[in-house]
Amino acid sequence: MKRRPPDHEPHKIHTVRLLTFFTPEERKTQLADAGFNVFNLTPDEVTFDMCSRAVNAMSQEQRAAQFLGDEAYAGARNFERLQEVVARVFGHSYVCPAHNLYGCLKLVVNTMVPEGTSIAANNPRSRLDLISAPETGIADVRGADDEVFTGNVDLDKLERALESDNIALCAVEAFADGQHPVSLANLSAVRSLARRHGRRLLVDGSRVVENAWYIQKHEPGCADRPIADIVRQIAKTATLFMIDGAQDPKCNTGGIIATDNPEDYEILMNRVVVYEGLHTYGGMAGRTMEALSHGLEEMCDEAEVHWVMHQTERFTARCRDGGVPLERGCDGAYIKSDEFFPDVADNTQDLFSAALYQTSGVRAFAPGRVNSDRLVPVQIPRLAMTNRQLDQVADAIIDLYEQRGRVEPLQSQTEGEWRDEMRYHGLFGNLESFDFDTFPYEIHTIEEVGVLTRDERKRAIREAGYNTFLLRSADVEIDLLTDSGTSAMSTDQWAAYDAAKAATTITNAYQQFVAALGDITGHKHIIPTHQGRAAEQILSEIMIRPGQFVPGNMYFTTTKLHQELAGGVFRDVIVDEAHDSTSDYPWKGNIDLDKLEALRAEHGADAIAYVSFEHAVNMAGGQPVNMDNMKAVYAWAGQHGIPVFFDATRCVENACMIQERDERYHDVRVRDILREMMLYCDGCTVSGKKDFLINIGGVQTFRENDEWAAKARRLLRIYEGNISDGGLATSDVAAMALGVQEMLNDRYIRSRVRQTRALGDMLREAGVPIVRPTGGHAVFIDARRFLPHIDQDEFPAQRLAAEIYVETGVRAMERGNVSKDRNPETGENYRPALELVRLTIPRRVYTLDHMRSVADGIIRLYQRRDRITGLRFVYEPEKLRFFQARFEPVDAMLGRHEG
Ligand code: P71
Repeated sequence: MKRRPPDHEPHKIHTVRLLTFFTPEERKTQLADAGFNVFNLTPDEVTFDMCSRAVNAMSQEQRAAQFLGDEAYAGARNFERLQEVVARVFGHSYVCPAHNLYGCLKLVVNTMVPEGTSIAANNPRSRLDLISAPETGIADVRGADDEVFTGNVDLDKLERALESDNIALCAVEAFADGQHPVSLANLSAVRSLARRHGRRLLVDGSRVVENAWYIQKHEPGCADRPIADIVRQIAKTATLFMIDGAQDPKCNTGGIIATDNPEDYEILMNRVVVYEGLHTYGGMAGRTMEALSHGLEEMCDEAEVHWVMHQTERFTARCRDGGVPLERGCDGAYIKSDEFFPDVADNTQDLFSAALYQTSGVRAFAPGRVNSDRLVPVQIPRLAMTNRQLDQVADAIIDLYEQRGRVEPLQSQTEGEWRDEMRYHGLFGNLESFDFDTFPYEIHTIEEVGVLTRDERKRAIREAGYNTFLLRSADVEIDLLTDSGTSAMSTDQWAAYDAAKAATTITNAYQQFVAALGDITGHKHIIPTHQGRAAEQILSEIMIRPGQFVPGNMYFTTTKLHQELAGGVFRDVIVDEAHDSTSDYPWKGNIDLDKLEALRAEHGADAIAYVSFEHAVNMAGGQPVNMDNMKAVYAWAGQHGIPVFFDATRCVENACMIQERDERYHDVRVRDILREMMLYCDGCTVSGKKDFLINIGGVQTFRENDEWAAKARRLLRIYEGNISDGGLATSDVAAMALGVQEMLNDRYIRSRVRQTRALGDMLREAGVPIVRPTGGHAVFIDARRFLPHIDQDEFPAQRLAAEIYVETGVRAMERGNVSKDRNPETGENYRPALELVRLTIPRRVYTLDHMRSVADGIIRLYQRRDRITGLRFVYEPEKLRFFQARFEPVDAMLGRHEG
């Protein structure tokens, strides 16, 4: 089978861990304090930590498993599960747990390598050497013949060793030293030989998955075999198979030895209590066994394996293309530090590490003994980084390589055997820094997505009545339905979530939220609500007298609904450009002051309840309002005694677009821009589910008016919950208190807005008609121009959203004739000027590769657009019909299923 490299992650991001970036001066100080040994830097002092052990992103299920520890001393349920999984994944009936791989090795050496014997190994630097008694020798039996399977054992050498030396054990590492894979054929030949000589074959499968991928790719006859199959065969070939829990199974520690041999198991079981713990936990917490079990099964997932290996290949190729001397490892690029610094005699590994940190904040550390090796592994933490981040780490290395002549050698200050003991005197060479321009977070937890075939998607959309709201999330591969409540929380938010103590009184979480948002906005009253529409309802009820007008910059469904329920009459006062999808005007969210003044002139100031002023206007395409417009509207309103309320749901995106588009603000931090924006209103409603980086929550603020605040709190008590939570869980308030701080990180918000724009640019460059300019949270496709042959009453945007799903597995949202509804007087559809499909980007969830793949799919669809037909209703609800409506294609009667 010929496989294409995967074009995006086969998962989405569930939780992120925030990264810190340092100035060159900060890095120098930190490096000097660390004695020029990057080992001494804490993770907080490092931007990207290029290491693959125990730092992998876990699945959501694995994280959950860590909370399912049966912390019993004996016979834990977690161990029973581990046994079942080992039997399934490796085909071995017995499992002996250990605290980690060292524990496994020690057990085997202590029980199966008698004094005076030696071990035949395909890795002469095997840790077995260190663990064994001093007189135990390692017979290096690695061959040198095979170009791909460089870890293969030379069978003649092994045979000679078995015949003449006193070999106790044959030890094969799948991927010896991280660089040398073995073939299935070689492994089974080794097993036969060992058996013939009555010896055991011990396989270290800590990198068994990477090795299996090599076999699938290169070993004759294996191309069509699933990774899981190959892994199982490798494990079954071994008499004893062990694995480091913190490698392929993505656990944070743990190890196991699996075997099918009852006598060996008995030996291990009786000795494990001496060094590790009882045979049913072996030095692992119950929760570790549980997470390990999940990891063992997940590590064989075909799509994940191919993604991980694609990243390694890509990263190594980029470094190599940049001229960097390296060996390709199973998990990254292993830099040949001696060739990197050909004029330097000593400590080239630590020199490379120190210089790379100095220029970029990237850490790559070579553990081991002083002067025992020359390679520095730059390993990729599994699933934790994006391709774009990895590209930039590669570029940082290439950058350093280009200025290697300016790197000053290190002088040892200490004598030590191990590299982690070393301290150096160094001089900072005059090196150029490498600046990262990536997401400022790493992936901490991933979430599974739905993967269906095209035929399955066709069936799913038909069953959903061609309405993307009615699709199951499990059937969606990339979910761009909304950016509402879909953000990935950070580890800090999760920690606060877990720690928050609930109460029906004032809580710490509430105080933190009020302090944080009060500081950011300068508003006196901060009132949490369960989400945006709750704030909208309360504000409308307080501020609107029946019959009053509420002018706003384009409507939003829930906002307008609550204004109307309170007896108000919505009036659209947005600038005309907002209704023209082809206009490039940069401030399409602005209010047209003439329209506002005309409304006042006709009806008087008293007839206007307040100005409803939305940031980064959703329905217009996420279009920003500029600072002058906010100022002018507020000044105008002040003259007439009319309050102004922001819908600040996407206020940070708006602030970011001000920073980008208004040169006066290029050098102003987003936080300060937002602070100024917040001067030009009397309060805000906010759906916190967007910019506030939380899954649920909202807020109502008042800048200073105590009376309005008292009224709002009264309604909050009646409709929503406590004044300290608005009906939210205390934990969600705590998460929101952090979200409002994280949202103001300039690197974060810029990467967010740029990611959206990147998707827009890819589509536009291919000629796909989209609303211009691209806004902050979404790309809007103009369905009338995409499908000009479909009449608006056959719902081109609705059909386009359905076709995008069938073509790509991407879920989008119709924002056109279906959403706008019918005119109650005429019964006709409104046929709005903007007939759009919204591709909404959740925050911190998808990568640039996801975006590229979305664009590619839509471009493919665009190329066959003339074969797409319209829809007609088969079920039309009376209110907010877009949520539940069902359709069929207009040509369904002909029995033709196009697309
Ligand atoms: C969006 C949403 C969520 C949504 C709401 C209604 C229909 C379909 C999807 C919600 C907003 C919003 C603005 C500007 C208030 C709300 C309501 N947007 N203002 O875009 O965009 O907030 O959902 O927290 O109640 O998908 P709420």
